[in-house]
Amino acid sequence: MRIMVLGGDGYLGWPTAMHFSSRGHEVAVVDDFTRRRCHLQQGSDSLTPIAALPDRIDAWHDLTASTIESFVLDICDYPALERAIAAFRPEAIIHYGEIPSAPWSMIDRDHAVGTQVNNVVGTLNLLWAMKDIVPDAHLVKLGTMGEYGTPNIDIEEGYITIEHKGRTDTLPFPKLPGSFYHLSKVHDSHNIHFACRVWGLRATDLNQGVVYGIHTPETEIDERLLTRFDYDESFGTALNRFCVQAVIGHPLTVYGQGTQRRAFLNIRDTLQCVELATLNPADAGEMRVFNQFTESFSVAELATTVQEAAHRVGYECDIAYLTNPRFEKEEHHYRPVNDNLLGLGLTPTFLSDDLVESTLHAVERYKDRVTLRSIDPRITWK
Ligand code: NAD
Ligand code: USQ
Repeated sequence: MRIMVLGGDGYLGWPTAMHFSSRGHEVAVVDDFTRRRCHLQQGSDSLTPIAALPDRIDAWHDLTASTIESFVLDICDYPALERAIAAFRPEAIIHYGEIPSAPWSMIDRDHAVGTQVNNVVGTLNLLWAMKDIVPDAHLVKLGTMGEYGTPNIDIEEGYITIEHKGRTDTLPFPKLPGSFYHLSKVHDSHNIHFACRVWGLRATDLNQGVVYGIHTPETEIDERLLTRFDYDESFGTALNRFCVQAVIGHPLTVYGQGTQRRAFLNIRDTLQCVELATLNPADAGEMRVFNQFTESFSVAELATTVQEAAHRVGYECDIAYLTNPRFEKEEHHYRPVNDNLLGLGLTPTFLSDDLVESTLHAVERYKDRVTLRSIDPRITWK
């Protein structure tokens, strides 16, 4: 299959490109290094030393004899996106190419507007380019579980059947997102749904939980193939941050009492889920929604898991319960459904003691690269 990975230089995009390439698909990546620039701006960096995109691609070719094509362009630049899609003619487009951070989007007006313009305009451009050039291609779009927020009812997969005043309909599930970033994903979902209904495009919106993990089988082949792994307050996700904090002896930064629950998955399962969605495309005119996660934890449970694993491998760390910099419910119902991907054959990688310990060992190797300044939260929601 001809697969285009938008955001193919990122944490998830680069391992995805290698994953499909190693399985014999023709792969092209699109990126404009927005993410690398965000880190330059805030003075942080990936824990893992990541190679430049051309060097990664060359290393992949040297090691596997497989080719990954690349297009360096901003998805918001419509003519450039159009040219790339016309040249590659993808059958599937996996769209990771957005700014992925809730705290970043809450820094100030500029960051909120920058996140929403980048994400919403990029996806809208993509929908128009698909309609005009590859209307039969399948869009696999990364959304987020945070689109739903934490309502006091079970979270279904994208849609809910509602009975109202004696009438019944199946409608998009209500959304209560918790940041301007998460809102950008809600806006994307509406635009994609509209394009499917009106133009007959086919799409799968993957509402993904919080991803953790440092390695996939391909990143382990050679250091030049490493993907990024972040621990700063904007771009580092909870478990990844806790692992770095444990190794350098920093108290684990739990926000509030840590009783807020979230859905999680291992980076290897991101690849599995995206592959399942890509190889089983949506019908023309359909926007499917899959909730992409394997298990849920409270933040305090995660911190305790990391603290105990760290103790077993020789690191002692405290848990700090910090004033929550975010505006989020800490006590809430949380029971999201994830039947669709399990139904397609997802075999979950559950968070085990071994997995946390191996992540701690992988982090250890790069601990001299940690800058302490990046760890404590400074961005607040209000
Ligand atoms: P990432 O920042 O590492 O990857 C996104 C890539 O897209 C970056 O390389 C960036 O440079 C590129 N990009 C952004 N805007 C672009 C533009 N206008 N033109 C071209 N390239 C652009 O993020 P990630 O963690 O790999 O996340 C990938 C996707 O998955 C994002 O859409 C994110 O919202 C979603 N997601 C991530 C997680 C997670 O925990 N990492 C969880 C749920 C959903
Ligand atoms: N948290 C802490 N301490 C930390 C970091 C986070 O307690 O040091 C808490 C947060 O308050 C939050 C939870 O952990 O309650 C998750 O925070 P996070 O930073 O790990 O994840 P989040 O901001 O939700 O965003 C991440 C990705 C984003 C993706 C989202 C999936 O950055 O791209 O969309 O996870 S989800 O959360 O399902 O919406």
